[in-house]
Amino acid sequence: MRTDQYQGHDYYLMDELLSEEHKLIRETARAWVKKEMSPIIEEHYEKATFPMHILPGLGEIGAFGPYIPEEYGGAGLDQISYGILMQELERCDSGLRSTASVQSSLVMFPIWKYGSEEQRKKYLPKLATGEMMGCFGLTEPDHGSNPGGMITNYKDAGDHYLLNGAKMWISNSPFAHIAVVWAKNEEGRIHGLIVERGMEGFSTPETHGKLSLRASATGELVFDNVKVPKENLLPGRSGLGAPLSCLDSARYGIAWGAIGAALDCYDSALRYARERKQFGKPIGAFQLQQKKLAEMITEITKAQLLTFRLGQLKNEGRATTAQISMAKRNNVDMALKVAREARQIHGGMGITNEYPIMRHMANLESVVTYEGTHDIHLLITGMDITGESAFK
Ligand code: TGC
Ligand code: FAD
Repeated sequence: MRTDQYQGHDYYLMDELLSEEHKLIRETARAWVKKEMSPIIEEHYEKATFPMHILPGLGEIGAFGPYIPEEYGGAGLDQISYGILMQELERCDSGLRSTASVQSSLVMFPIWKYGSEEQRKKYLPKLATGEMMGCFGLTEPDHGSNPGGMITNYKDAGDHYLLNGAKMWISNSPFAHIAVVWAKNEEGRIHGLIVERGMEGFSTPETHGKLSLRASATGELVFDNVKVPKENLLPGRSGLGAPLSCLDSARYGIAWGAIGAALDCYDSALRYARERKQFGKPIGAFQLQQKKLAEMITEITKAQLLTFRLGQLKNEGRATTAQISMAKRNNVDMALKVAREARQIHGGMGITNEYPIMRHMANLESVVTYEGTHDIHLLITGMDITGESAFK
C-alpha cells in the first residue's frame, strides 16, 4: 500500500490570509483523510464501492453542513472553512468530496434555506452527523443541462401529493435516507419535496459501469405514484431559481475541491520528478519536465487566488452566480490539465494505482460535467458579460 506523503503547496503564501481556525480545520481534515481514507481509497475505487463506515467520521470533522448554524447541528463556520474542507477531501478523491458537498450544499442547504422550522429541526441535526444521508434530484434522463424542462411532477391528492417521474445521475442515491427532489406542480411551477426512503413507489436503482467517480455511489430516483405528505414540501421558495441557488453553493465547494485534486497530482509529480532518474540525473532536472511542473504550480496558484477572493465575497454575501460559475469552470479545467501533465511525468507508472493520478483524472471527467458542464459555464459567463442568454 502506498503511503500518503502529501504536503500542501502554497507558492504565494496564502496561509497568511487564513485564520488560526481555518488552519486547524485544514490540519484536522488532512490528518483524518491520511488516517481513514488514503489507505482504503484505491481498493474502494477499484471495487466501485463507497466506504459507508466513514460517514460518522466525516460528520465529526465537520464536513456535513459546515456553514449551517450550530442550532441545527451544523458547525456554524464561514465559507472559506467550507472550501478548505472540500479541498482536503477532494485532495484524496473527488467522490469523497461529492458525498460531502451533496450532503452540505444540495441537501442541508435547501432544507435550511427553504424548509419550515419543523423540517429544519427534523432533518438537519441528523444530516450533520451523517446518521442520515441525503441526495439531490434535479437531473432527468432527458433534462440535464436544461433542468427547467423537467417532467417529474406532483399532483394535489387531498391530504398528500402524488409524485411521478424519474431522476438520473444522482450522487448518494443508492444509500440516501432522504432525497430533495425538484418537481413541477399542476401549474408547471417547480418546488422541492423531501422524499423518504421507504415511501411506497419510491426506488433508487444504482448506476453501474462508471469509469469515473467509482468510489462514489450514483443512482436513479424513480417515483411511481409516491404519496408524499404535504408537510414534506419545502415552503420557502418555488421556481427554477430554488435548485439553481443550491448549485451556487455546491459549485463553490467544487471550485475549492478541484484545487485539492490538482495539488495531489502536482505533489506526486514533483516528488516523482525529483526521485526518478534517467540519463544519469533526476527527470526533474530536464527543462521539459521543469516546464510542466512550473506551469502546473502557476495554474494552481492562480486558482488558489481566484478561489480565496471568491470565498471572501461569499462570506460577505456578494459572490454572484457568474463568479462562482467561472471559478468552478476554471478550476476543474485547470485540475484536469494538471492531472494529464502529472500522468506524463510519472511515465508508465502514471497509469497504475500506485499513484493517484489516473484516478483523479478519471474523476475530474465527471466533475467537469456535473454541476453544469464546462460549456454551460462558458455560456453563463457569456450571458453575464454580454447580457444575452444563449439558452433562450
Ligand atoms: P434562467 O432563466 O437563467 O433562470 C430561471 C430562474 O432562476 C433564477 N436563477 C437563480 N436564482 C437563484 N440563484 C441562481 N443561481 C439562479 N440562476 C437563475 C432566474 O432569475 C430565473 O428566475 P425567474 O423568477 O425569472 O424565473 O434559467 P435557464 O432555464 O435559462 O437555465 C440557465 C442554466 C442553463 C444556466 C441553468 O439551467 C443551469 O445552470 N444548467 C446546468 C444544470 C446543472 O448544473 N445541473 C446540476 C445538477 S446537480 C449535480 O450535478 C450534482 S453533482 C454532485 C456533486 O455536486 O458532487
Ligand atoms: P447534456 O445536457 O445532454 O449535455 C451533453 C453535451 O451537450 C455537453 O457537452 C453539454 O455541454 C452540451 N450542451 C448542452 N446544452 C448546450 C448548450 N445550450 N450549448 C452548448 N452545448 C450544450 N445531477 C443531479 O441532479 N444530482 C446529482 O447528485 C448528480 N450527480 C452526478 C454524478 C455524476 C457522476 C454525474 C456524471 C452526473 C451527476 N449529475 C447529478 C448530473 C449532472 O449534473 C449532469 O450530467 C449535467 O448537468 C449534464 O447533463 P447531461 O449529462 O444530461 O448532459
